[in-house]
Amino acid sequence: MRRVVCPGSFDPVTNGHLDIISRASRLFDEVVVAVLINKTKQGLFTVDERMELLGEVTKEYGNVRIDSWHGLLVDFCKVNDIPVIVKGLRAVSDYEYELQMAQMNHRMAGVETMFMSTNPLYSYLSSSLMKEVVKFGGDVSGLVPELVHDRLAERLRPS
Ligand code: COD
Repeated sequence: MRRVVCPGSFDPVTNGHLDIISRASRLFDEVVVAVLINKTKQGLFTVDERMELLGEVTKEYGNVRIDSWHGLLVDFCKVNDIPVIVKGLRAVSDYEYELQMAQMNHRMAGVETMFMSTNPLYSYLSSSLMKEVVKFGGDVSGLVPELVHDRLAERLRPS
């Protein structure tokens, strides 16, 4: 079975993330979307909430499983027998850090990283930008799934 992991913070999932996950789901037998827990970073959504949103917006793909992990990504890969990490590359600015992580993950555990070029429709999206825009009253429809749009509004603009 060709299994792959799409890791991230997903606080919350955007259409940029979803585009990478859906394309990976067409190339691999199983895609595991892993919410990596960073205890030093206070998220807007809890890990359970992020997982629930991911589960809802990926359920139509049929071969996507949602999980979470605290610690090194390569340890998650070992435990789950996953040889490949899939990442999206938005711009040259992503490249340096992504390359560093890819090389370190390969050195530590022989895990390969595959990069997919971002969909130009979503290349400027990040979870933080979505949160900032909604917080100050901007509109992010079409850039995040509808469910996420509603949850962001509830959380950041409570009436
Ligand atoms: N278009 C395409 N792809 C996108 C977009 C977009 N608009 N936005 C994000 N992505 C992709 C990128 O590949 C990104 O890496 C991934 O989605 C997740 O994005 P985020 O913002 O949710 O998550 P990050 O960047 O905070 O995630 C970083 C990790 C958690 C993956 C990383 O820090 C990690 O692996 N941590 C685990 C600890 C570890 O192993 N550290 C050592 C690494 S060598």
